[in-house]
Amino acid sequence: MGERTVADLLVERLSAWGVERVFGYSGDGIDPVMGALRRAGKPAFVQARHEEAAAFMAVGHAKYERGPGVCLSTQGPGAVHLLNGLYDAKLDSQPVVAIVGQQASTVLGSAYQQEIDLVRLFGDVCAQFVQAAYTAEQVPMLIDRAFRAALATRSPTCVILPHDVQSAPAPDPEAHEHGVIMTSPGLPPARVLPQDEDVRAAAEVLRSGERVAIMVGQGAYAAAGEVVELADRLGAGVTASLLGKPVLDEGLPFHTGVMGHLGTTASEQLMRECDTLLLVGTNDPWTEFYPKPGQARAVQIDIDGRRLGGRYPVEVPLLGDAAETLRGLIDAIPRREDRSWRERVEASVRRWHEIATARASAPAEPLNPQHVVRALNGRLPADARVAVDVGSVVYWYARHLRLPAGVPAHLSSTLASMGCGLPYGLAAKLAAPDRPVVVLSGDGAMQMLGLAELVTVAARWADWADPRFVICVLNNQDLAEVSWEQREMEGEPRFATSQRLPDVPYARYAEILGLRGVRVTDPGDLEKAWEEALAADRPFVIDAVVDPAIPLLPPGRPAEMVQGMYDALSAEGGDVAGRALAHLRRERADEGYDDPA
Ligand SMILES: Cc1ncc(C[n+]2csc(CCOP(=O)(O)OP(=O)(O)O)c2C)c(N)n1
Ligand SMILES: [Mg+2]
Repeated sequence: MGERTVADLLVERLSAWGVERVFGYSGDGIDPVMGALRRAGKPAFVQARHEEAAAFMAVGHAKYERGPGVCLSTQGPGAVHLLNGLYDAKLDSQPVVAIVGQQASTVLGSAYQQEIDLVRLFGDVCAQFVQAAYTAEQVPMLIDRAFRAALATRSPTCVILPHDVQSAPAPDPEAHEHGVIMTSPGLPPARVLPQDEDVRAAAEVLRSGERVAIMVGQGAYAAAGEVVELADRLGAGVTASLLGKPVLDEGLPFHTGVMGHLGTTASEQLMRECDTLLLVGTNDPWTEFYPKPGQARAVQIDIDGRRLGGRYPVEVPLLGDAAETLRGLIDAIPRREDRSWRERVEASVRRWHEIATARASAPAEPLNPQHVVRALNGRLPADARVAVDVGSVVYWYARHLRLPAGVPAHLSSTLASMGCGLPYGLAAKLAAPDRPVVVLSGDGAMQMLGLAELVTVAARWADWADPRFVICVLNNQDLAEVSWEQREMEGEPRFATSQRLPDVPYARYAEILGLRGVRVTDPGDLEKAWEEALAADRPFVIDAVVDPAIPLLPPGRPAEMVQGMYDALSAEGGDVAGRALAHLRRERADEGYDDPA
């Protein structure tokens, strides 16, 4: 082997940034980097089936590990494939660094094969930092800047490496001359705190409220204890954004669960009745489920100043770390003696739990998807990691899954992209092979990326200390979430041609790949299926045949807002729509509505 190249230097720099694993896919555009990875033996290269999945894995890694995720792809088509995963990182504020190959700089501009203007392609998604290297000397500096920008702004960033730059001799690491810059890796997290007078002003707002609601998002992850303490002092109710669901134990009697269209009736009531709102580390977009503007005096805590006041008019914005800022508030707020609001919240939580239990036990054809997810409660191992794909399963996850304290769960929330489930689950597993993983997915999402990434699971599981990797597919042969959106938002009948999905024998497919699987069609077999899957000696697919007729009913909507669903179902006709009408009427009645016939 010849002299050290820029690619060798790049790979070393990744290790210097603490990167243990790079997710990607090969191509001649990135071959010098692949060669350097081979020579160095680290970071490990994880081959996905598709660059989109590799990018999702990098996002998943960032979410489970709370550190930067790295993805690697070739020029042209490989680069284009990364985009969706990078947008997932951007919209959910995750640090991801994409390293992308490019044709040799000597041909750029010639409309060469696979030549795409990559700076322009990534210009929007990696707006915080995207740069192509022209020279060897730039590369360590660009890598350092890309990681630092990704971490400092919690966003995806991108370094584009023409082929000739990758294979150029490594530059002098001690050059000290005009036009060359030496940089260094590393960015330790800092303490960020608001000013004392702002904390005092916020405490005053919260103290003077009589009906305080606290909404937690993913920014409150390290502040669970502080949220509980403050909620106790204020006699407040707590709700969570979708991303904030794993923050607090949902068994707490004053936790109303997730808010929003896919949230609980208790959260809807909390938002509707509160007079004061504290937002902690959340940027949840479901603003029509927030209090009405003007209804509540609001305080918001966020580590990113760009978010403050961005979802609800806020009286006191606090730029700071959630836990420490909350401690400042706790010190300034005495315990409220009047507990009547807290009692009202707790009653609404008990009522929601009754509603949820009843909804999950309603008979369906053949399985009720709510029952499928609920049957996992109490069975999730304490060290499990959960990944959720996008589709109606997010509703059932949000409303019905009880995460044991310390069990993380992640999904593509703000981009809400289908296909994240298996890649996230793989990233979770590869970072902690001794922990069991559970992936919840719809059949559409499984067909979109999941079936391909099941091949990755099959190729890797033999190396895992704990081989348990359970994928539960909610097989309804429907793009059900959108079918319900067609009915609710458009007042249109489901368009079967766009919504119907082919049936795939997911469990048999798993078996062909050397995994295990079972198709469940009888509700009586569900608990056994979960137990078998969580005790299996290898990855396991539960093909749960579920009813597409279970409504995705938003909580607490006045009759006129659900009339579209009734009209659409009546116009639709047929068995499924007939069952759906009955389920809709029953679920509305359990919320106390007597909708016009
Ligand atoms: C990449 C992508 N394409 C399309 C959508 C729009 N969409 C949201 S949910 C959904 C249906 C998902 O179907 P499936 O995985 O079968 O889950 P189900 O809702 O049927 O349970 C679709 C098409 C999306 N969110 N992401
Ligand atoms: Mg489906």
